[in-house]
Amino acid sequence: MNLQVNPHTKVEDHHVDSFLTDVLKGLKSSPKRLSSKYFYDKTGDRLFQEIMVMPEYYLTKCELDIFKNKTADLIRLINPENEPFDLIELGAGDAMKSTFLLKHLVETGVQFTYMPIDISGNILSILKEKLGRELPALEISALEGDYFQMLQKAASLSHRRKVILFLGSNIGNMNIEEAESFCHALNRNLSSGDRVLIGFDLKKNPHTILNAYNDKNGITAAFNLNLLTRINRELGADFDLKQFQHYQTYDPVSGACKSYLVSLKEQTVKIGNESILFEESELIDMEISQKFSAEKIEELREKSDFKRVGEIKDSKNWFVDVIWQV
Ligand code: AVI
Repeated sequence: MNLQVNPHTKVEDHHVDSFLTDVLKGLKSSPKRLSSKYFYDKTGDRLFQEIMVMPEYYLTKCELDIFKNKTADLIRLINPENEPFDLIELGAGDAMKSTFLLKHLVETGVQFTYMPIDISGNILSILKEKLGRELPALEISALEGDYFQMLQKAASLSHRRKVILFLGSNIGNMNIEEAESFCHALNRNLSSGDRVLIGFDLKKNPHTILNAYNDKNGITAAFNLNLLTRINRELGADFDLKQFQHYQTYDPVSGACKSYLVSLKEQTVKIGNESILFEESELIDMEISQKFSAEKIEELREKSDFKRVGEIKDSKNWFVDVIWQV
């Protein structure tokens, strides 16, 4: 592993450098933490696919209900004048939900370009191939890289009105301050008249929420533990997975649904040249999946200077897609 940054360092080495720096910084802080953005290696992607089809994990089904059954309403809110526009999706993945919207838009004959943004070039080429097959008339321009850099690139490529999709309650994986600065930066990277569609998971019966993240088959536990496997493999660490246990919490007052790994004994873990000591029962803070009230969503919109356009909920009122305008 090359940990020196020099002009010949490859992209993957930069990735390893920042992964190592983040992991060591997180595990040396108190409480210990790891970032859930690192959950998604090949195994993590597969486990998340499994999570999305678990009966307990209602989020994907609820947003799919909106995209499948309320497509015309969505289009009225994102493109009321039926004018040419660019549809940009942040973290598009397999675009399972947005494909319903794309199909409908292609059928209406409106002129638009779909611009999925993802950090994974591999995911984007799979997506381009899939959409090319299913929707040959779709104009697609995939952008590989950081969200905000790619938004700037999209603005330089075309001056059409932009609509940004940020689905799946991905915003819930940021704490409130991070979500505020993300929405603020999103606003700053767009132009007057551009719109955003953001998916928020709503507060509901706390049992329903906790069950979605605490499945009996242990898929969510495996999803969390997989990050330790990834650190072992990519950073030369020696986590013993049997000595860590997944623990999930949900606080219905704040709406914070949080996952932790608990150290089952006092132990020392080696990561590269460093040693990290874990006390018995010490926690690693792994992920937040924030749940929102209508008031919290409004507060976020106001703080990030967007104008309210509308919103669509699923038939159970468990999930909302909001549409805001710059
Ligand atoms: C990707 N993200 C919105 C998921 C969530 O619900 O927070 C990730 C996840 N974590 C555990 N289960 C699903």
